[in-house]
Amino acid sequence: MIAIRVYRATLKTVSYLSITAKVGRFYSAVPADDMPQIERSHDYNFDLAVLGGGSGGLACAKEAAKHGAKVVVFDFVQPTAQKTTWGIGGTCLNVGCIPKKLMHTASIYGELMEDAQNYGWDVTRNSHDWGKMVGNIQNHIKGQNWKIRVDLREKNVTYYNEYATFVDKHTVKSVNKRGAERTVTADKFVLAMGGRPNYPDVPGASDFAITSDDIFSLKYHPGKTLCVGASYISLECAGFLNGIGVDTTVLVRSILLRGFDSDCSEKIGGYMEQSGVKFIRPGLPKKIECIKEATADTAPELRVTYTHNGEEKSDIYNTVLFAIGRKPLTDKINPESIGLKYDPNGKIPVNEEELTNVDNVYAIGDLLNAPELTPLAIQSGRLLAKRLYAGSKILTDYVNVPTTVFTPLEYGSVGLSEDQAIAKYGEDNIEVYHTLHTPTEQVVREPSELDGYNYAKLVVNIADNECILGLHYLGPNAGEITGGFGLGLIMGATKTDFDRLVGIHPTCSEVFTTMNITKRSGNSIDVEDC
Ligand code: FAD
Ligand code: NA7
Repeated sequence: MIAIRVYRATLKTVSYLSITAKVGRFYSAVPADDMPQIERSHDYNFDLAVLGGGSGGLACAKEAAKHGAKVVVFDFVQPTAQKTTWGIGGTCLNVGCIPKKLMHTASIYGELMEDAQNYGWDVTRNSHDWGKMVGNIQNHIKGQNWKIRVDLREKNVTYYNEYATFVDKHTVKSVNKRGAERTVTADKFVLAMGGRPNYPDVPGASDFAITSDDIFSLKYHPGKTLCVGASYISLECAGFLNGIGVDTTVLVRSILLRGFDSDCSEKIGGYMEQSGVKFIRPGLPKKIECIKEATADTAPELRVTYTHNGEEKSDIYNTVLFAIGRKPLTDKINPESIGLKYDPNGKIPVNEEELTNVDNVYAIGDLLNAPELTPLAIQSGRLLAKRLYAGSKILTDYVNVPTTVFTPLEYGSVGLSEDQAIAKYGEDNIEVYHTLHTPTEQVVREPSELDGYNYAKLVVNIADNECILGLHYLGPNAGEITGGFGLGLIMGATKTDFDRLVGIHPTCSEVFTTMNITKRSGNSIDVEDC
């Protein structure tokens, strides 16, 4: 049903606009006179209740309120096994994209300081102050937590810092950190609880090891670190730790970066190894024992037993970080009480409008079987709210979503990997154009083992006029480059379009406008100087 926008001036008698709650850290929003209101045919406390104040939930709540819906957001962080906790804003702001990118930046500054010497600067890369970096990053995050609360108030969204679980399909019970409870009813619900990192069933793992939920606020220098897992979170953490001078090892069960382009993934591994990261591959953790407890400012000493090529080995580390996948928090909201269907891995099946099997309950963001990315969570939340309260028909497009892996050698990708394209269209229908490239900024570097990793690849469908199926880039500023080319992919760009495009010189992005070597030809892809 399309909601009709009317204005509060015509609804002055609606008494539930101001609800005074008595527990928890909360505020109740009271719409200003000029705020639009929707026409209501229900008596629930709210038009919309959002479970989860992360990227998706906040975007959805604010957009719905903008169109006149009376909205409440519940956000509550259960502490980690190591008792780390954080404020509103969800994974991305507090324990994901933002602190990750900032620590990646810290590591890149180290590399740039070395480069700077080749440009005549008298700088030496001495030591890195972990405490200062963490302090500054956490200050930024706390400032953003505060801004979000102010923003919600200004946008008339009620925020309860409470954990919500369903009672029935129109009712949730919530509890704050002191155990005080409240009951709230709503016409519609949006599930946006995101996920949390997994621990393996390995003795000592949750007692002594940390996850990405802990690393960004770790009080002490991590010391010698073992990152377990080979997906992007593990490799990104290993990359920035090594970049700031931490002795870092990655324990890899099978392949690097499952789901990404395998040529690019292996190049990332090679580059990291040349940069000093050690890899144990294939390997699996077996046991973690504490030899020496952590103090407020020193890391513990942990003995890690693991298998490497089937042989049992052990080593001492100060920090063990598990990045072996994440689990949606679906089973924690009493889903049975509303008959919510979800997959064994916690993902929630939805239709193209993000509606679950329960007719007033929607789900967005990391809860879905879709790329786990902040901009996608935001897009799905915002467009859902527009459909619910502003008469929009626009659906979220889950295809050709660009992404970047912020390893020291950054990797941007959009569309299909070479392997995925071959599996979908057949080897004969796929052409791969590829080349190495040298960022101009790096030409005054001394030759080193780190040369020869900057790479670009276009995967095209021969059977469809050489339409671009996948674009992959290894090199500096991968996010900036891939984000722009992503537009080309959603508009159906072909290889001819990329050839027509005049590059900007001297940049890395121009590499995509001059590609003429196919992988099939086997010709050299060594860098040509301009
Ligand atoms: P979340 O942001 O996880 O928010 C869910 C919120 O709901 C949380 O605050 C949670 O505590 C709360 N909650 C859960 N259950 C309840 C309940 N019952 N009641 C009340 N509150 C509840 N994405 C990118 O696009 N780029 C990146 O570079 C990137 N880097 C990342 C790095 C790391 C280390 C990690 C872990 C993730 C990264 N991501 C990145 C992924 C990105 O953070 C997520 O895709 C995004 O945060 C998902 O948003 P969401 O709204 O679905 O959930
Ligand atoms: P992912 O992407 O789910 O990858 C998990 C990684 O951990 C992967 O390399 C797995 O190896 C490895 N893994 C999984 N279980 C184990 C155990 N028990 N022991 C050792 N290694 C293991 O996880 P991330 O944490 O990086 O990211 C989670 C999501 O967040 C991701 O999908 C993003 O979109 C956002 P495998 O390849 O299966 O052999």
